[in-house]
Amino acid sequence: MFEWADPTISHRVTLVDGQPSSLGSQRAHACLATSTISGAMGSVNQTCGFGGVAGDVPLIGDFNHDGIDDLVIYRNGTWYVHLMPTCTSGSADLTFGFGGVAGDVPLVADWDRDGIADLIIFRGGVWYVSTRRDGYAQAYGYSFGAPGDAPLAARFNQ
Ligand SMILES: [Ca+2]
Ligand SMILES: [Ca+2]
Repeated sequence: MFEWADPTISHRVTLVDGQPSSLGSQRAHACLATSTISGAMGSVNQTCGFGGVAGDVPLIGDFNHDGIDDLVIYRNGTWYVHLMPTCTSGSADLTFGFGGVAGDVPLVADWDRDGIADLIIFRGGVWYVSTRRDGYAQAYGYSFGAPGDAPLAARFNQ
């Protein structure tokens, strides 16, 4: 996963696994998604109003194993997932509970490589992973980093 921030237009772009087929960005009141990139900034061919509450954390990951990244909003321990590529209502198709402690940092990655995104909480230097997305951590206790660090989840070794 590669993240890039452009302070001139106040949004964040995330490329997953280095593939230009998936692009997500978040502005004050909308998540934008596109399936094509052209030019240095890319072009947006689809918009989806989803999230936008103060404190929302936008993430992306494939939650239905169709090979298309879905939009995720993490809000105080609740994960709202809008399945892409269509966005007709902007409402959540899936909802999970995991985390929610002040200071939790949410991440999404396919931890167990089953093709479905897993929920990750980085809490004070410890990583908790819910591979069943059932509110419980099936993998936990990975101490790496320290409170205040900015964690990232990615596949660094194939
Ligand atoms: Ca998907
Ligand atoms: Ca998984």
